[in-house]
Amino acid sequence: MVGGRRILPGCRDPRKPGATAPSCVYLQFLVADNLSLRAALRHISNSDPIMKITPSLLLTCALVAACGGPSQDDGSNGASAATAQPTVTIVSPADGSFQEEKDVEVVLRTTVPIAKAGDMTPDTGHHHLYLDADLGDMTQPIPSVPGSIVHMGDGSQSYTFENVGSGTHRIIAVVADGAHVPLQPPVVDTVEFVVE
Ligand SMILES: [Cu+2]
Repeated sequence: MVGGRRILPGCRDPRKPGATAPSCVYLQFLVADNLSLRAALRHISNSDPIMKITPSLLLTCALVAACGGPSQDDGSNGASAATAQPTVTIVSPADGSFQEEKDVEVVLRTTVPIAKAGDMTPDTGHHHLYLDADLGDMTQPIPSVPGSIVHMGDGSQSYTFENVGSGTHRIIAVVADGAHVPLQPPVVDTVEFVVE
């Protein structure tokens, strides 16, 4: 990496997804010139105005780089994909959308392998939907409330709420295990939409 500006893992400007923080670029430059990380930090903290402006940002970048944090831009790193947190996404209705139909079809997508209710295979689960209902104790089994809290225990990935009233609504999707206890850490997604 001599002379290079290789993007160090974790060196991303949180204010600009995809952009490299200026202080990170500077750190990369110093490291590329074969200064040790500690020497680079000492040098920057003593003399560089960038460090005085964004010390926490630089320190975060330096620590992540030193610890070999997961890369966000290197698609060849299979390990980071394997350890990624499971996610669920409410594909439809889209967040902030307006629905003409009273029957609202909810379409879900998740990285969690779906199993039917009762199947206790580790790291699998089934979908649950909260329509205008708040999440309860996430360590306890999810209750069933007709028209409000729905279990998709058959392993399906879509569900239609019928005759939803006009106005603003919120749907929360939660993936829970075979005993209906939410996975930990929670695998959730939320959208709000308007029925016209
Ligand atoms: Cu359930």
